[in-house]
Amino acid sequence: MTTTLDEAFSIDHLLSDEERGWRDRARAFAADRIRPVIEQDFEDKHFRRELVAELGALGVLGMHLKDEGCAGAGAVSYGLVCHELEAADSGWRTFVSVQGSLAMSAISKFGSDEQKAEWLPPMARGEKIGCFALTEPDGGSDPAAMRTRARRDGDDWVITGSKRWIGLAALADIAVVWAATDDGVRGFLVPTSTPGFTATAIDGKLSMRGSVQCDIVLDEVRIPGSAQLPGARGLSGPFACLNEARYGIVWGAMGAARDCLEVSIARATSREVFGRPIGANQLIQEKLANMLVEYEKGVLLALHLGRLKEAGNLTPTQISVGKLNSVREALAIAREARTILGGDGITNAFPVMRHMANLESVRTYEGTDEIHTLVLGRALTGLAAFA
Ligand code: TGC
Repeated sequence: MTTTLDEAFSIDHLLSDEERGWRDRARAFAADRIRPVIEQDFEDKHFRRELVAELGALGVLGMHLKDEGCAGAGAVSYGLVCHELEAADSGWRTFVSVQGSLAMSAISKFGSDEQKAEWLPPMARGEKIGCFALTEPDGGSDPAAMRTRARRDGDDWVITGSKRWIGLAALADIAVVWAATDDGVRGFLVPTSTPGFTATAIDGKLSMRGSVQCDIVLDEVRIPGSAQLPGARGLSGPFACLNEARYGIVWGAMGAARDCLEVSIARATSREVFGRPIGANQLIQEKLANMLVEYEKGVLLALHLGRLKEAGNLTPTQISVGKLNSVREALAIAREARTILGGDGITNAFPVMRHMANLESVRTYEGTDEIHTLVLGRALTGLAAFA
């Protein structure tokens, strides 16, 4: 099940049978279950919850984790799944990222054996939904400035604060909440039914409309001492999870780019202006060629980072290169695709404006373009511009 773009740089031949299997199953799922409904769901601001269990049955929730109930797949397989889901819609790749790379990954990396046994198998099956509460209303780029606090009260913890832009929080069963304590930042597993926890979907979004992002208020939320993630110490805890999610974006954003390129090629070869297909014009061919070059470079970079990750050698700086490049180039490809589609490109007869709007969110979450640029600047100079 390959496309012209799979074959353009023989990427198919760089994958194992198992990796191609994951890719093909995700591609078929996206074709059968997401693409037929996504334009209407985007229009209606509808998150199709029933697909969560189907994604669980597909095995993609926490698929890269080695824990009980998880598939233990390689980083490239996971990346390919992100690529296929985001080719359909960023919202569904985001769901898989939040569930698997953020919430489940936090439990896997830092949870006790009891926490893992309680949460990971049902989350992998899609029976329970998790969210990852780090970003706050005052801003997301500097988690060190978080105001949410957890204080000890006997054997319990009591958490007070607020979070914003938290994916799926209003639908979630469990929230991984990051809070400042007298001893630095710590992570807590907070069942969303706990008194004092409220999550409200953010309305008015013109991006990721088939997905749900929320405000959370934590008002004296009392949880037992056993709800703390014992292995998480300081901000390196949430950052380790963000690395996982950012890696998925490296692949995912290029999926959205592929979709834009494919519809552009189809349009260029079928739409006739001045008595011939618009694709016969050198200006259109140049646009398509430039889109192809950036797409193939992006996928090859993603594959390289995936192989580094599988070898245990992927660094946060390399992930910043990938996240910055993939989202920036995917957005540029989407904008160029819109011009090839002409006026029709602004309608939902084509997926391009939806991808473009979604990518504006992807550009900002999990570290903005600017933050990743400054991470690279620091790596190159040894000087931190955000200090
Ligand atoms: P600094 O505060 O000095 O460092 C704190 C500790 O964290 C370590 N660290 C990392 N560890 C692993 N991976 C990384 N990528 C790491 N980045 C930092 C650091 O070594 C230190 O460890 P330790 O042991 O010495 O305490 O932070 P910094 O100066 O290194 O980093 C500054 C900066 C700006 C790069 C960082 O704050 C940053 O990445 N900011 C962006 C945060 C971000 O991405 N926020 C968006 C989150 S998305 C979200 O919350 C929504 S979830 C998605 C959804 O729900 O839909």
